[in-house]
Amino acid sequence: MKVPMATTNLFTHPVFKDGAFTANDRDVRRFALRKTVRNIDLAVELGAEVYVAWGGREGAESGGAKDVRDALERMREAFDLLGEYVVEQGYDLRFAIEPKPNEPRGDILLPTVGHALAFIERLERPELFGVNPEVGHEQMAGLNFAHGIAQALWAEKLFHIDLNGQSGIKYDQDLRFGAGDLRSAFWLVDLLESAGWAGPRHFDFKPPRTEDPDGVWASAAGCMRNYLILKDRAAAFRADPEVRDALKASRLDQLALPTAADGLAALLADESAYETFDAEAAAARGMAFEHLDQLAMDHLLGVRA
Ligand SMILES: [Mn+2]
Repeated sequence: MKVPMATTNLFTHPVFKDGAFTANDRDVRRFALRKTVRNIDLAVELGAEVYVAWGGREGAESGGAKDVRDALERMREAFDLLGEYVVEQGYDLRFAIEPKPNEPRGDILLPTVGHALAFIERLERPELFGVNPEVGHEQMAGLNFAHGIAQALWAEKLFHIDLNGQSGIKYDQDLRFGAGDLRSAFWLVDLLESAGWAGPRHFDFKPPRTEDPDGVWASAAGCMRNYLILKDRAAAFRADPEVRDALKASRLDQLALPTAADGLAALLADESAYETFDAEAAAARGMAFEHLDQLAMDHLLGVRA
């Protein structure tokens, strides 16, 4: 047994009805910080290395009710104080901010991975802060989850991940991983595995109320089973010689090359880059993405070995 992550509930008690770190009431904000500090001590005692912060009540239902610039300043203040506390105590603990666009608030602050990544760069100790993206939360905003994860990896900010399932833009479904958007789940697993991401494959899902205890265990097992199946399928996709040819036909190898390794002056002096460049011919080149994507579908559907 290991405790990889801990968090604070700053959303259930009615005292947090208008938020915790960004509540309009200053005394509520101070209470929220003290509660979090107390829980951080507990998290470290239990061996947690990541502290997740989901600001479920940080938001508003109406425009005049929240000065969002002030609220973001209070959020920054809160995370700077928590970062200061962790450093002062000598704790080996990093924070992972969990974005969500709405529910339970009409609109929540730091609604997407991108918002959170931009916010982190304004903090006093950005190195202590990353993101904990959740599949369903990004999909509730209609976003491509794998793209969000790719940007978090690129920014070296993927500190934790919440895997689950969601069917489109609607209430937070928290389905088991693999349910909902299966194609998105395939590309997510392909990304995490090919990136060699070292963090835990953490499932934040809810077995439906229809299930008895056996069904709850079946739901949990299904999350793990689906991840492992997709990991297997993604590996087969990447190892397939026809896929490698298709990737080359789609010029993924070119994307991996710098655009102007020869420098700005050489780019400006290169007549083939502009003056004699045949834009019509380049426009006529097909990208061959459909063949590549169908190969992925074939692997996902299990009809290619
Ligand atoms: Mn979550």
